[in-house]
Amino acid sequence: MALERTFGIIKPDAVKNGIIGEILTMIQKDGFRIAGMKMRRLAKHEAEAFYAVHKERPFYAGLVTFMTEGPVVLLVLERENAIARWRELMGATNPANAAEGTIRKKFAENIERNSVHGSDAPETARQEIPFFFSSSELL
Ligand code: FUP
Repeated sequence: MALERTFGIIKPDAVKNGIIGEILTMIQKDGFRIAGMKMRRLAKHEAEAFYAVHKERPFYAGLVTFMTEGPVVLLVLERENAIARWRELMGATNPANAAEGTIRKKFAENIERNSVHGSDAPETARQEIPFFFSSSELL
């Protein structure tokens, strides 16, 4: 099977809680290669644009506030079947429903402060990767 790339974020709750390293270890132990990585604090307009698909949802404003409250780690992850495998390693959106051994089960506080993001489909990964990374930043 061909290598695939997906986009991920270590969200402000996880950065604040000092678990960047533990999450990166889980990612690397699961067989992903880190093709791109940088730490940034998102501007409000970036978080709004990134989550524009949720604009009409009641949680949108809170989500934008949360995603801009502190630094995040932006990631491009590569392996076979990367999109599905990263979603699997993250666990369900609501940590209360996340399976044992997943990042959200282990670390997430609640459905909003849920530690990580991952592209949910190939079209999404194709939009999300260049939203944050230029081609020269992908190694
Ligand atoms: P996911 O792809 O698992 O991150 O989940 P969604 O795309 O459905 O939601 C994106 C983000 O919106 C979640 F990570 C957290 C936030 N969210 C809420 O805060 N409340 C909700 O009820 C649903 C999602």
